[in-house]
Amino acid sequence: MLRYVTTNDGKLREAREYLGDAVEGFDFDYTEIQADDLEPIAARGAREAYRRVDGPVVVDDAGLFVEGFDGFPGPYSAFVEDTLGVDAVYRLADRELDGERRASFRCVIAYCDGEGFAASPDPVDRDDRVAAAATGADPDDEEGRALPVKLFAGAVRGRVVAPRGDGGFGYDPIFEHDGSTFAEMGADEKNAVSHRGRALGKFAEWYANRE
Ligand code: ITT
Repeated sequence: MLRYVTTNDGKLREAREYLGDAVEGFDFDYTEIQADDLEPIAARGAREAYRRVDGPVVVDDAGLFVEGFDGFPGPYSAFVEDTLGVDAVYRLADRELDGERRASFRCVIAYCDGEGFAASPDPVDRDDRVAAAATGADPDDEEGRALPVKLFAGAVRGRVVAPRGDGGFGYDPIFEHDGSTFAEMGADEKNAVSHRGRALGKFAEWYANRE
């Protein structure tokens, strides 16, 4: 059984909508390292979660990247949601940014099953400090090799708007794509265009062919 590792019910709902019964939720709060990109955070999380579950896992790291704020809150989106709240992010963008308040949602899905395959290259295997922390060499491996992780990224462009809609979760009410906020869409409608839907699509295609 493939475990979708998250503490966020909204993510799990969307993953199950896409992957169906092939996936089961696993409520585990893996360590999120500090990094500018989602990839090393997701890769590190997948390795930790795999060791906990002792079976195939998927970790999903996501965030809202506001262009006029150089990508803030980005990898810190959960912290900012918990501290300021998403309405405050809208008010800040409204006050500080001229024009369209362009933003993207990004999602990185990291898969690990403890077995070998062609792992994603950069930035997982990058030879720098972030990557070293992200790699988290397998403590059970005498040679200190890292567990292979495969990454799948998805993104969607839109803009930050005043909150609208009751659906979805997190930043959905303040993210407008093609005239509707994500909170005004149903789960299947959101999956058809969203960062997570796109990452899940790439993952599902690869996973279907995995031996
Ligand atoms: P896990 O780490 O346990 O999976 P989390 O909610 O902490 O749950 P992240 O670390 O990936 O997840 O933080 C992502 C933040 O962005 C968090 O505040 C989410 O509510 C928000 N978020 C992620 N995907 C979203 C989406 O599709 N729509 C709206 N907000 C989203």
